[in-house]
Amino acid sequence: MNNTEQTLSIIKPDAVERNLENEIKQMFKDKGFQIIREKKIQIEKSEAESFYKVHETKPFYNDLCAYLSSGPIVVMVLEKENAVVGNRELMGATNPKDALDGTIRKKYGISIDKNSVHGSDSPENAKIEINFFFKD
Ligand code: IDP
Ligand code: MG
Repeated sequence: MNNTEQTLSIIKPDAVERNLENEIKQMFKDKGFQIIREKKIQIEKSEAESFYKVHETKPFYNDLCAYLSSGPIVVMVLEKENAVVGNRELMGATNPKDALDGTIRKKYGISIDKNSVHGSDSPENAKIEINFFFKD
């Protein structure tokens, strides 16, 4: 059955800073993702706090929000069959040390906080996150 989905992907500041934008986009394209929307922006800390609100009780919340707003990011809407889970697979584990070969975080992640990419974790959150960055 066809289940074309969209998911939100972010190339985080550590990867943008190292000029990995094109390499990471190519990894998405090689797996059959279409990049439907994209923009390079820098967000305010308050926007990062709103985006990562699910993590507000976590000890790393403040650092996480400071980090996501610390430099330019590339926000993208990716589309493919089962895009949400497919993107999670391509990203790899949250901690690059645990990420499998062939994943973005294995290849480019530096540490659990500087792990190069964000991806929505469910179709419901994908809709919310896409709407957060691309309201129109
Ligand atoms: P995910 O990005 O793989 O979905 P989440 O658990 O949703 O992982 O966490 C969001 C982000 O918070 C992670 O990508 C990572 O940058 C950061 N993070 C998660 N766990 C830790 C931690 O234990 N210490 C520091 N940062 C963390
Ligand atoms: Mg997450």
